[in-house]
Amino acid sequence: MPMRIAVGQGARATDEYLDFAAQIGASGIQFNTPDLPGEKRWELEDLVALRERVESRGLRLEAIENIPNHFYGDCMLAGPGRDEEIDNVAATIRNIGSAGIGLLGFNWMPNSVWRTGLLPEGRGGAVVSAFDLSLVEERSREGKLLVARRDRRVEDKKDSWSAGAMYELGVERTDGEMWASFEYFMRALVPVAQDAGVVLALHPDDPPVPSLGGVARIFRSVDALKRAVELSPGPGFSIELCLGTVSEMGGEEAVLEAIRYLGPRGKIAYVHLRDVKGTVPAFAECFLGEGNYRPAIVIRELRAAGFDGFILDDHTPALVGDSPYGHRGRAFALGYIQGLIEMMDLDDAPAPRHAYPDPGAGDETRLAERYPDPEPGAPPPKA
Ligand SMILES: [Mn+2]
Repeated sequence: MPMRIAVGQGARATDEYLDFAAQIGASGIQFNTPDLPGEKRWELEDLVALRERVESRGLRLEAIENIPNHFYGDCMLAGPGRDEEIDNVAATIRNIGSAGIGLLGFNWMPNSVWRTGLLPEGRGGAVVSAFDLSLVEERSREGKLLVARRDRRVEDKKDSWSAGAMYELGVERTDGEMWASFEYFMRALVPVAQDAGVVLALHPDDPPVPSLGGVARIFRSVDALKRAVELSPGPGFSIELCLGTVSEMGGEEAVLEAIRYLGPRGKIAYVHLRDVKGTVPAFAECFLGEGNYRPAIVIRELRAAGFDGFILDDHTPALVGDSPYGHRGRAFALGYIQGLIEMMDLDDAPAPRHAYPDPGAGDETRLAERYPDPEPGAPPPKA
């Protein structure tokens, strides 16, 4: 399929969510931690109902991103319930495949996504989320930390940020321990995904810092994403390329490096196209076009690297009067991305849509007559 946008990060297939996608002109929908029954796994009938609901509006269910954290918390932390969780995750993956859904995004962040501020400090006073590692390290500010609670969605808060919810797991994990648990998980479940016709797609760690709350965050560099791909080169595993997070790692250079490595290997499952100003240890989210990278260059690089999947906005600054879901900010971002894709498609077209006269040597005289050089000191010509 051609490069395209999707509306995403919602948890429920409400009329509002599906109408928004149709009105924006998206062909597809993604869900983040969809609100499905089940405390340990998801069942086939619920997944089929979700896909059919999306398709009843003429939309495609592109991907599910994230199972609830408590479905695989012991997998990430190598806890005692790990093997039982793996059996349940395997059943969930098989059900996702049987339901005709081809992509399951996931992450390796047992204590989720953190921010240190959600403040009106973006362009024109737009509310943006920001992160500053030095603030995390001040224990007196614990109550002010914001954590995206993907396991228990908080519908009335933008991007599910919960304040005062420092995600203390009461355990510490090193880089080596997190890599070992990741490899164990991959060995067990990538073959299951492959058999089920599902791609497991890994989101990098956001924020990409060495550790938070005592737990190492291993997917904090482009090299770490390369290592993950080397571990699982087959079709059951890919990267959910959050360019916002990669930009937090190292700006445009890191973003282009990730695309150039992953794209030709077919390892970009889909893209989160958002950006930040600054890189770790401190950054703030921003509108597309004012961050670390130039979105037009990135979209072109994605095309050149062979990416033909869908792109979503991930999260966006809140525009004036925005809704908790961020409809206004998202509409701006998705329109921006659609425009870039359209321009690129036009540039790629084999022949120009209109033939212009060749402004070659023979036209010079005519052009000079039409647009004579002004006399020195003469008033500007009237239109
Ligand atoms: Mn993301």
